Amino acid sequence: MPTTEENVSIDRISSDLKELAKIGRAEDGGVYRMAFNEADMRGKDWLEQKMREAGLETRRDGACNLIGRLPGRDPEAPALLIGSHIDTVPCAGILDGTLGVLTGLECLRVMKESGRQPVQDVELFAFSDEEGRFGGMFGSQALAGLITPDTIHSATDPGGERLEDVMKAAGLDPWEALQARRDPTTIGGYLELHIEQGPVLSADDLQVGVVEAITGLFKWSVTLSGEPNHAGTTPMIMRRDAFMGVADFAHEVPRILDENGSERSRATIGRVELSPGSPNTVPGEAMFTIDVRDTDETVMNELAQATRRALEAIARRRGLRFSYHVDSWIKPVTCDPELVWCVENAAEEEGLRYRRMESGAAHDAQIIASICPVGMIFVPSLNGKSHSPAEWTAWDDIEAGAKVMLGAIDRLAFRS
Ligand code: HGY
Ligand code: MN
Ligand code: MN
Repeated sequence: MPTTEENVSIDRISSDLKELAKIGRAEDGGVYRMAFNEADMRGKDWLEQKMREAGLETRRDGACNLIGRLPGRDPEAPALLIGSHIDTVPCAGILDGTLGVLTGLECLRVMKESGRQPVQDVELFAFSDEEGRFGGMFGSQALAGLITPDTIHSATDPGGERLEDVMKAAGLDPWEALQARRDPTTIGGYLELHIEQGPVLSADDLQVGVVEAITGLFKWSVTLSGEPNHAGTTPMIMRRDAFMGVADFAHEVPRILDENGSERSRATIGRVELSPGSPNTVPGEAMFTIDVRDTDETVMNELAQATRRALEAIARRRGLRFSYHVDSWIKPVTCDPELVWCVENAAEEEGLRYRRMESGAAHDAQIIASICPVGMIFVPSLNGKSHSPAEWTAWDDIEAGAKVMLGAIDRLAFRS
């Protein structure tokens, strides 16, 4: 277990957080490090330098996952992976993903300084495109061997930019992502610290969440096609108005969830684009996104079928055509009981206020769960806010989470 002189420095974590927050921050106070854009790449360069200063061996794999390695005593022992992501949604806060990477960095710095070498390698990851500019979890999917040539060839972002073009513009060969697959026998487990991004911990003034399960999600891009027409001369009953199809669907969402979902189901229409987009033209086409979640994949399937039926009925009623693309389907996962125990026991030993819970947000951990046991540590989100500049976690909660991270690593990587 961590020795007394071995403890995380909240000063170093906060200094790193403030430095990285400057990379990609805009006038509106949000961070814009979307996958593979100039700020995301600059953030990785900054992080790689910090890893090297901490004495870690660094490399980037074919998916541009950045890895900092602390060698263990036994080169044959399967490595412990830790980390998260530093790419962000547009107008993001400064903690989502980033906090997990920087607390992981601090834990490896502390281990390096104490001179205690872990049994197995401990590798710190900053995964590429967790946030889904190109669908979601690109870097962790590449590590798990789930990326195919079709993913690389067909993935586009909401603005229509192609993954292939964006990666090439960043000096990367997108096809190298097919080489990023890691032999699962070389990995013993994966541990990720993340902000909760919801209200559960802060509502009960708890300091740590011991994650037992992570929600699944599916994301669709839906297109409704009708007929553009004059806003003044076209009678209401003669319109094939694509936006009204979106509006009808939005009103169906509560019924779809009530009839087919669970109390953990969530559905969000996050983006709507109309064309031709002029105030005096009936919208001929509407493209919108749907993000649907649940911790039970059977429920996810039922929600997908009900969503499709609702869209078919609306299209018939309004004389529209509808098509959709499944941008991602990410299974829900349960965390490994041993890693859950390590996190819980570390929180217990630190005398912290904690609870076991599920994650309503998706994380790289649920992809990595396809190749090794995973565990997650949550720290509270002030007022449950995230994916916005209002995202925050109190410094002493960050320090508590980092101590739990170090304690869990000690339970996993120092057993002889
Ligand atoms: O969407 C999510 O749940 C995560 O923030 N990528
Ligand atoms: Mn995240
Ligand atoms: Mn996020």
